[in-house]
Amino acid sequence: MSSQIDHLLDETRRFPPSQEFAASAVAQPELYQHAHADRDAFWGEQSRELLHWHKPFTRVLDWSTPPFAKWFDDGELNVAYNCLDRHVEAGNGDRVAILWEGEPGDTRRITYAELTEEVKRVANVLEGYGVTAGDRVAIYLPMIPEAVASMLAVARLGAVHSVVFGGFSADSLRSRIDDAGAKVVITADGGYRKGRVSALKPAVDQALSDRGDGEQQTVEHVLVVKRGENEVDWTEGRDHWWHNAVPAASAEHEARAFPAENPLFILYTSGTTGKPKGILHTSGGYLTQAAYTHRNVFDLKPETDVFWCTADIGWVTGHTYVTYGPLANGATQVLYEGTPDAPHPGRWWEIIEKYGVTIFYTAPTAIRSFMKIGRSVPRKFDLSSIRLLGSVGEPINPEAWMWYREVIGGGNAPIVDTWWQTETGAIMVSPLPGITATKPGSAQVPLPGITIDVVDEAGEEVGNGNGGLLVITEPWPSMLRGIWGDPERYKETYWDKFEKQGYYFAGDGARLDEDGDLWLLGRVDDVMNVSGHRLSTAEIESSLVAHEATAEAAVVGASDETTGQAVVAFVIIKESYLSAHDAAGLATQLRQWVGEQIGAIARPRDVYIVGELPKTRSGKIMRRLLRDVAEGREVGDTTTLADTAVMSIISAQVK
Ligand code: 6R9
Repeated sequence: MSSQIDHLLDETRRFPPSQEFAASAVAQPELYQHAHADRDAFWGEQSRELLHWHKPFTRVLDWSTPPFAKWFDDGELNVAYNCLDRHVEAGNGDRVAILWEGEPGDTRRITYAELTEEVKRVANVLEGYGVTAGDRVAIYLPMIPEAVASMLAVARLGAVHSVVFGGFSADSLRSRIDDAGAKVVITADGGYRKGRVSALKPAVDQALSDRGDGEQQTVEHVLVVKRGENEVDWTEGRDHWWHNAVPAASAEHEARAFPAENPLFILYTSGTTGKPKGILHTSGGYLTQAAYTHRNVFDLKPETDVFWCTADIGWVTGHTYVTYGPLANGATQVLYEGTPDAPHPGRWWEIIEKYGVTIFYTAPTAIRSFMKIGRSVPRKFDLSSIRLLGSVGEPINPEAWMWYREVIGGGNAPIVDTWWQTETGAIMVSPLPGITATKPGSAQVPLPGITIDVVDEAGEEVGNGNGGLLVITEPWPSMLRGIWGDPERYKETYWDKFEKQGYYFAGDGARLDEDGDLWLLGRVDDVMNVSGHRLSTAEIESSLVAHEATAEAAVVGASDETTGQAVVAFVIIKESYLSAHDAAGLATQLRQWVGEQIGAIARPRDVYIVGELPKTRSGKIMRRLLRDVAEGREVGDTTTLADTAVMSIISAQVK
């Protein structure tokens, strides 16, 4: 019945950890047993072990009014103290927290003692602007150390940050500032991207400008970091230069304790329709799971490792695995301002060599774009320091997984394919590097303490060998606590579908293989139905990418009179292939290839050879737009694309 989806599951390669790795790994197999024996007690132990509680909690989980969870709720802590002061007090003030690399090549090394002092000063500045616990502060900054310091300064005050990705427009910024009712905005004149300065302050000015509808502006102060040295407009009284305000502020600031459920941040993410949702996270549970996953999934040895997560702080991955996880664990990490290919295509590999990065965490879309350029670029650099690789953001095709392992990981670094969401706050499903024998393309198993299942539309377990919908069956510490200002939408979006069972509906399709390992199949709206057969976009994309000609592929289900939906593929061909082969007939060849690999049912009706794919700024392919092209419709809203011109190019290529 579902033999089509089985192509991915025919993947038989297995990579068990080496004995050495297993023996010295942070996470040992008992972790699963402990969590299984008593889940609440397990999370309580993790939290006490990983964090400092000013006032210890006596209760782990309060789930008396689902879906509104409270974790550790009679305890008190300070999130910034946990990420900073306590490391200094423990004698690790001289350890480097941030190895910062600007895109033009300027660098800064910041120790825990220095970062702690900076955060104290910023906290004093914000207090001077009247920021107190519960107030919202918007952060719109490039990837500079001040971004991390700003998040922590807000957290230190018990206030709530809302980081808005620097690539978002003034309109997006305005709607996020308004929705959260932010009192302060922290921004920069500009930052470096692709070899030039990209301005940020003008978007803030525009977002705060009078729109003539009589609505009250909530922002009273704008703190501006000088980074790009670009000219900026200035509003006296409202705007303040960071380099004047911060050094002038006191370096003394006591971290007060706040309740575990004090809100920590809001992060906006797009839903299936309409207005972005402000996902709300709180303090104690979030920080517990951030620290726990960062330590166990990445096998962190804080004294010796150099960690690098390439995500921007504008995304949840940057919140949990740039700011909170690594700093709570006292890690040393690389922070890079720019794009992977500026000023040259080997920039990332050069940074890994330069800083001796040992743990590297990035997204499949980046890996595929490096595959497209070819292995000759990374081969020019010494990547031998790498001992662990991570992947996040979308299903990773087995071919990209193998390339990552061989070319970047030197054929022996374990890969952790980590499934999670803005809503889950931290990693939920992933191999553990010293324990799990990894399978290319599968995120495999829920972490100890996390309970996941795959169910059908009625909420019944599908069992091994079958596909369905991914659900989380029990609350977890870093779960979202709601949608800012919209408790109804929170219930509707995540809990109503499986209300009877009390499951969280993740919106992802998944399949359990015969071993019970999880294979993520993409968002459920990316699952196609062709002649009554369920096909996954991810599976057909993997097959296309496995062809020697293909650099990258996106597949959509376009409505079709006879088959319900038809498979339509958009394929980018490798430059190296084109220079050696005739491209004529390639589309036909690729159709046949998929037919051979997966079965006739999966053979694309159309294969379009294109030069680019439409991606969001976080690198996710916007299949909705490709579906418009495939169905011959006017292309829909492209405002969240990284490059809005891409769709007109693709439309022209398809015609
Ligand atoms: C962390 C992050 C969440 C959605 C999620 C799923 C997809 C993330 C994945 C993955 C397969 C993985 N996703 N990690 N799919 N394998 N390892 O990306 O958060 O931006 O909220 O996206 O991303 O579809 O539902 P977010």
